[in-house]
Amino acid sequence: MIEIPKSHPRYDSLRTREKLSKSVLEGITHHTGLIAHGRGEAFDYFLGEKTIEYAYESEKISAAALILAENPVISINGNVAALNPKDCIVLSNEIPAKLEINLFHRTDERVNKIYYELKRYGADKIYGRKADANISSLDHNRGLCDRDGIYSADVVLVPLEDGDRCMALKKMGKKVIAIDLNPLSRTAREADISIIDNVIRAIPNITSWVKNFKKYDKSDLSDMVNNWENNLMLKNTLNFISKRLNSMF
Ligand code: PTJ
Repeated sequence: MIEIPKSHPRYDSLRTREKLSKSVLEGITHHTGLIAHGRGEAFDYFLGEKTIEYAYESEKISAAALILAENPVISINGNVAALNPKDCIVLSNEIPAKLEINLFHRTDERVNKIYYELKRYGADKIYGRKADANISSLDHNRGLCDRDGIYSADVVLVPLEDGDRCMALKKMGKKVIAIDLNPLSRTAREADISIIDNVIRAIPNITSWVKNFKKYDKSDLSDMVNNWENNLMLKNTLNFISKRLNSMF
């Protein structure tokens, strides 16, 4: 990684780019993950590169849904494995939820590399290598998953995913929580709960809500989840972005 001076106004953003490009060279992040990241960065600019109130609310409801779930799974792809693997492990222990490597550009080599990366960060059990089941309606490689992981999950948290997978999981009757900076994406529009935030901020925020909600009555959490209006949140987010952009000059 090149040395980026802390004084650089875009220090965090440049460090993140370095992290991802190093991860591409290591064979963890897919090279198209850089393009996906660029799209995410553009939307993060629109949001002001911080968690807006509507995202915070989504993170809160997601935490409630994950606590209520019987078999929750956090899906890990090449971008998340580079950006915040440790935070995903902390969240999975806190809920508790399973971690499963589930890739769009799946190869055994990448799955194994991500597996050992998660191990290096302290993950205990990691699903996704067995690949003994298929997400219905996705073609062979992209659909591969573990029968006792995503296949049998009731709630799946999918950080930055393609819309196809989100829809396929929903068709299987699962509740899908998606983290996607793009409020217009198919993923954001299809998910049950969409978090329009950077995965780097979103995962720790969900973890704090999970900790907070441990003392709550399950029926109160259930009410929160049942009353969630995802489309309203998307509309509010788009209004936030347009107002913010309109007031800039
Ligand atoms: O590792 P693999 O093989 O599973 O591949 C992963 C990628 C991301 C390459 C694959 O799923 C893909 O092509 O995704 P898309 O269709 O480009 O969608 C990625 C979405 O994530 C886009 O809508 C971006 O706006 C969003 N995004 C990118 N970076 C972040 C993000 N959302 C939240 N946090 C980010 N850091």
